[in-house]
Amino acid sequence: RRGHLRVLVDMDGVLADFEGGFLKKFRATYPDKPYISLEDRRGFWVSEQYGQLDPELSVKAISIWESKNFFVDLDPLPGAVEAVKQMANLEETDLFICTSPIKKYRYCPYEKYAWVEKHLGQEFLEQIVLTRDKTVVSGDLLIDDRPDIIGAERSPSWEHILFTACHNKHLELFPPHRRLHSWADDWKAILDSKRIL
Ligand code: BVP
Ligand code: MG
Repeated sequence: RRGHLRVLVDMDGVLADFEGGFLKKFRATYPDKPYISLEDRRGFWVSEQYGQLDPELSVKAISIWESKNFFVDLDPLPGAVEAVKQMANLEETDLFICTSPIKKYRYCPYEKYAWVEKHLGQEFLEQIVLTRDKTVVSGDLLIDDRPDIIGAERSPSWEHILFTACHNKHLELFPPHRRLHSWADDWKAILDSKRIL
C-alpha cells in the first residue's frame, strides 16, 4: 500500500527459538552423543557443524527437525510475540512473516501455520509467506538471522537487518549492514529510518 512500510520478519531464529528447541530435543533423543552448546555454535547450518564432529551426527541432527512437532513446539524468542503484535499495529506498517520451510514437507509447513495461530493469533495467518527464496519477495526490510540471503533476484528490494543469533554473533558486519541485537533492541528506530519523511 502506498506510503506504507513493508516489513518481512523471519520465523526460525527470529520469532521461534529453532536453536534452543533443536538442542533440547537432540539431547533428549541422543543423550549419549556429543552436542554443540549454543555458546559454541558457528555457521548458519546446524547440520554442517554437527557433521564436522561426526558425519552420523549430521544425519541425527536432521532427523530432529524433520520429526513431527519439532516446529510447532518451538518456544517464542524473548519479546518476539509482543514486538510483532506492536509492529502490526503501527500506522502505515504492513508486516509479513517470511519463512523458509524445510524440503521434507510432511510436518513443517503445517506446523509453521499452527505456531503462528497459537502464539500470534488467527489474524496473523493472513501475513505468512512461505518461500525458499526470500529475494523474490518485495519489502522495505527483512529481519533475518541468516547472514547470506541470496536467490533468483540479484537486487532484492529489502534491506536485510541481521537478527543476532548464537550462530552469527561473532560475525563482523561491514557498513552499511545493520543488526537487530534482540527484540529488546530499538526495532522501531530501524523501521523509522526507512520511512519517507
Ligand atoms: O526451516 C528452517 C530450518 C532449516 O532452514 C530453515 C531456516 O529458515 P529461515 O529461518 O532462514 O527462514 N535448517 C536446515 C538445516 C539443515 C538442513 Br540439511 C540447518 O542446519 N538449519 C536450518 O535452520
Ligand atoms: Mg531464520
